[in-house]
Amino acid sequence: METIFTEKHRLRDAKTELFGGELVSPHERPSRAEYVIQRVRDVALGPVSVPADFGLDPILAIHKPDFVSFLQTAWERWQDAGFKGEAMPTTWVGRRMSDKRPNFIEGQVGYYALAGETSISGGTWEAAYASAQVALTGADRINKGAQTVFSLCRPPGHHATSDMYGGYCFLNNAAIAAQFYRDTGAKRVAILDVDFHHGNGTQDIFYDRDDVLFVSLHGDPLETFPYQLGHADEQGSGAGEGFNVNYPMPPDTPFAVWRQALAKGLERIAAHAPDVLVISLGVDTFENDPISFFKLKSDDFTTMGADIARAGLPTHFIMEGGYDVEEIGVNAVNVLQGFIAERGA
Ligand code: Q9C
Ligand code: ZN
Repeated sequence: METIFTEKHRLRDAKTELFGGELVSPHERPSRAEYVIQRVRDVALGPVSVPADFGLDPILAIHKPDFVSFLQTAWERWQDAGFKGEAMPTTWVGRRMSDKRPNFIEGQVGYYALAGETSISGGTWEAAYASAQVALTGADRINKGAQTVFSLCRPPGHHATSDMYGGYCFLNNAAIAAQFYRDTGAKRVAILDVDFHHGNGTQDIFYDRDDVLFVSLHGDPLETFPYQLGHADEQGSGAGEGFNVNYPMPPDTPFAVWRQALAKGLERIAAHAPDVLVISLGVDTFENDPISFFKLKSDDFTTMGADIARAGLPTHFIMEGGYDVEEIGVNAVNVLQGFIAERGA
């Protein structure tokens, strides 16, 4: 299996995350990707390639132009305003307030943030752009006949909506790849999100569409981030009715239970008969993850990869979360090795 990776992910290196009322060193840090690429090399998973540049157009097919302009200029404008720390929201678009976009950067940060933990720092846009290109390059490989590919994206993407960032995400890499497949000939796409957190951004982007099926397994949003989306009764709207499928699960869910939801999700995906399967691959379901509450063990990730392989579809793995940094390489690559054991490299 080929891995797409760029060192440009290091440009996303914020100093602060708002966590429990403190500014802490971010959970989503550069060493995450370094552990994963090291493991890819240690097990000789396959070749590692740098991404090509597909430009802004495939990003703008998902994200609103004003949001992209905001991400491109936010750090500079925040500094120009004289603020000394990293850019973080202090205001919100609360219930029954105006949806008008403020002019001043402080108000704009609040306008475009869906959560407050994620600081914008120098290099964030450049890294997010490169991460999207890693996803797009993977999609190009599948289009050219590869059965599977691993886009080692960082920063992650599945919390980002068409016009909001947060949850460590800025551009929705999986959604950008899925739309790229549609725009290059695929009739139907399925996205399976196995990250611990609900993929609220991906759900929101495709909610009224029947061409991109979204299936997500995640911690019950009554108990964990992103809190305001991911319930089982969110099933799509309009033409998209029935094309959004959520499996929220409670604290301490073990793999045996999680795997039953995976089996149901894969059945729904088979019924959709997609041309390609995109996996939002978070490994924060791990039992020792510091911010999550599922109980998957390292070996379970191998089984997960084999289960996904048996769907028999061209499969594009896109890296999302996972914060037990020292184990993230083993856990993520276990999924890929489980896939290869079933289907070949
Ligand atoms: N008490 C991804 O996995 N909130 N994002 C953390 C924990 C933010 C996770 C607070 C979690 C975002 C891509
Ligand atoms: Zn996550």
